[in-house]
Amino acid sequence: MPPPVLVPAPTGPLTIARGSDPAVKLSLVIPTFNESKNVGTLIGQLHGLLQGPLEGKYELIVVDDDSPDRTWEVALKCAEADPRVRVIRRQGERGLSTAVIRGWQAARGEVLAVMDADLQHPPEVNVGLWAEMARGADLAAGSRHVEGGGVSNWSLLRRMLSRGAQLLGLLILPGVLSRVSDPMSGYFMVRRSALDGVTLDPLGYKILIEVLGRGHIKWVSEVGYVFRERVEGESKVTGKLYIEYLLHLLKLRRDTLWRSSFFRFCVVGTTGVAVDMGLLYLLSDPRSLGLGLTRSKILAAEAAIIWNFLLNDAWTFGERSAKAPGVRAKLRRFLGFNAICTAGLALNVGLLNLLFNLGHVNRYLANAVAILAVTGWNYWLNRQLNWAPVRSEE
Ligand SMILES: Nc1nc2c(ncn2[C@@H]2O[C@H](COP(=O)(O)OP(=O)(O)OP(=O)(O)O)[C@@H](O)[C@H]2O)c(=O)[nH]1
Ligand SMILES: [Mg+2]
Repeated sequence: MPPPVLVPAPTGPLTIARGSDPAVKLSLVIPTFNESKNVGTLIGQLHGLLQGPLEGKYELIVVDDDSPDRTWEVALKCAEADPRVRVIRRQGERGLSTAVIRGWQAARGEVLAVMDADLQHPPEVNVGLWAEMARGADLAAGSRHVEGGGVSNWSLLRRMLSRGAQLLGLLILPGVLSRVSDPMSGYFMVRRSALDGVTLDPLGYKILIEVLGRGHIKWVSEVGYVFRERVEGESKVTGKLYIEYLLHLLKLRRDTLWRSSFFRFCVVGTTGVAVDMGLLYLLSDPRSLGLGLTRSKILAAEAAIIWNFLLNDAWTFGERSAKAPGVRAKLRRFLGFNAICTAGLALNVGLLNLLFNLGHVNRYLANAVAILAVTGWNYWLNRQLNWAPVRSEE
């Protein structure tokens, strides 16, 4: 048998290609930098664990960033013993997240996965993750914050930093971070079809957030794991990674703004104001129809509510509406929307009065605060009650 050769590092945009090789079910990428003392042990353990559940149909792809300790050379030795091990030695590009994606670009499997090389991710958890994928999950993530999960010996400071980063993420990207209990985890599997043709563009270490943010992921499962202490090699975590994490969150926020249902709700609301204003002019202005102000306003407001409802039903919450089709369901949503918006209007007037008369806040500032609060109220209640997700999809 000829000695194994290095797989050339993919170049160009970080796009995940469609289509997989039926002979490979799982492609597990192991990013490495100076892990020569760990990678061989890990690969040995992985063969023992994956052979059975996957009937041998897997590949392990080591993506090494040209480590000074020649990790890639150790990995190549493993490839000599078993051709399911493939090795990329990257020389032009650096960084954990892009290493993972380059590995996925070279991968042939239907399920793409990643885990650390330093034995901090217990390899046996792969079996549980694979079981979730086999049940049909789009993404199965290892988590330190569900049953069976934890961190072995972290200082209070490290725990606080990790939780603080999670909280910050929840504020900036609630729709992404709320989907998993441990968004900082670097141990997960994702179905290729959920990333079909998607171009990833991460920064720093948190590849799971990138995948959840840009992928088309419906079913998410979690499996607990205990993050072990590093025995060999050194950590690459530096303060710079915290800044990169923040920049990554902001970049994802910007790029996925149109996907955010709250953003869409606000856009629709703004167009609704234009409808309301335009109709008020047409109906009540002396240069136009010249009807009574109250009558005109009621008609204009109801027209705006209908307009907003139709757009929210088709676009803002379109995916959820599609799960409950039919005229009756739509009518129920329409009545619910009316009720919530009417209650919102009462709240708006009440808040304005409270702030202006009791709080002595400037009337326009008070009005702005009331509008903001009521927009939040309308969005949240409509999302929870009116366009609630179908239970089995949760
Ligand atoms: N290819 C590649 N791999 C990297 C890079 N940085 C880190 N890694 C690998 O990514 C995995 C996680 O890195 P670690 O430094 O262990 O990070 P961590 O586990 O979050 O932090 P510690 O608990 O301090 O070890 C390890 O397998 C590293 O070898 C990089 O720039 N390129
Ligand atoms: Mg580590």
